[in-house]
Amino acid sequence: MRRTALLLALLGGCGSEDKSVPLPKACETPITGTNITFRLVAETPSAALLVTSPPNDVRRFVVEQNGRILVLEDTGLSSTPFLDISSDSQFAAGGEQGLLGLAFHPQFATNRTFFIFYTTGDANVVARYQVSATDPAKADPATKTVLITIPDFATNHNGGMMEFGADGYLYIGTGDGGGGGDPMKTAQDPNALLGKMLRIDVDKQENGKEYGIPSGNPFASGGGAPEVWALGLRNPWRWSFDRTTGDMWIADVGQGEIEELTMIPAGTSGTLDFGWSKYEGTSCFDPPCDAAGKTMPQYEATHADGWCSVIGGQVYRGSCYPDMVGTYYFTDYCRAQLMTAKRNGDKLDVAQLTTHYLDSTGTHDGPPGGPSSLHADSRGELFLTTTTTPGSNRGGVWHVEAGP
Ligand SMILES: [Ca+2]
Repeated sequence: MRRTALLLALLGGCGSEDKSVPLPKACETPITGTNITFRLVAETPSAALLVTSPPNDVRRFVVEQNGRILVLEDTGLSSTPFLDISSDSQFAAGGEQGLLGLAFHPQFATNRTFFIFYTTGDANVVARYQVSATDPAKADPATKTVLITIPDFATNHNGGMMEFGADGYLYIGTGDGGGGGDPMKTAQDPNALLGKMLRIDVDKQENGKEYGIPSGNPFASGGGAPEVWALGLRNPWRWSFDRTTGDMWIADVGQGEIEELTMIPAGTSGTLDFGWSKYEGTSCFDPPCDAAGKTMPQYEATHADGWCSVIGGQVYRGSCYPDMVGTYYFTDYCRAQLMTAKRNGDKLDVAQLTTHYLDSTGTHDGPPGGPSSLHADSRGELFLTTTTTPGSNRGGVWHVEAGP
């Protein structure tokens, strides 16, 4: 692997102006089996919250809560950050705040554009950046443009996960604002941007805004905020699309009792309402309750079983571990057990796996503290991020590997 990367670097350096990134390498020797091991591949100074990649780009970008994005190549983490907003005057990190999300434009290879989600003292912000025209390893801070500022009233429940759909639109998960029990009743309020899945067209500028509204959004013509795509979420901290089917998988963190996993089949139409805060899971939370028109989770896990914050999750579509293909992997911040879910029609078959963890010395160790995401790179290979690693308070990046 290292030799190949070096060779490519040498070839790219022979007087060529070609800045293109080589296509993701397929696994040279796929490994069968479904016994999972997490292998610690990098440690970050603060909590690691997400690994993601631009389309067809071998680099993995690691989102650090404290405001930095680091690049993980086969040779390890970059010594200088791709982006560092930690000293921006408005930026706030700690607790549930910080740099929470990163999504690369589908045409990133040509337009060098990406988007971040971060918190300030009193708002959640989505901003657009471009990579430096001369250095593909550096974002250009001068290109920053704020797209959306969502006023927020509490430091918790900030959502922050963003992905582009197959429709080319940017989907943005937002929390209900925070406190406890949805005190401002934002999640069911169609005019509030909190407690929602938003959908915007980043390739348009309309109505004085840096983005456009997809005509299929439920309130595009009135009745609510036009950015809203779905209602009734509490804190969809980590969610993702299945890159093959387009199904959306939302892990919505529950209030005091129930963690939720909801799979929305691709092509689902109508105004989706996931129920919060009338419902926590399928249980009435704020009576009176009426289930009509609500999209309920296919899987619920309870705090009585040791769960506290469900952590999504993505369907494996890589090539290294063929027996993982088509399975959704997720976990929980407190329980830290790896779970699998498989789509069975409109239902989910869920199971718990026994897993191993390999620390940086290659020896088995206990599960890391605080899983924060499970997400794929451009090749479809999954990475677990954690807020700490065994024996340290540094963040962890773990490669998910399977074997016989
Ligand atoms: Ca909040």
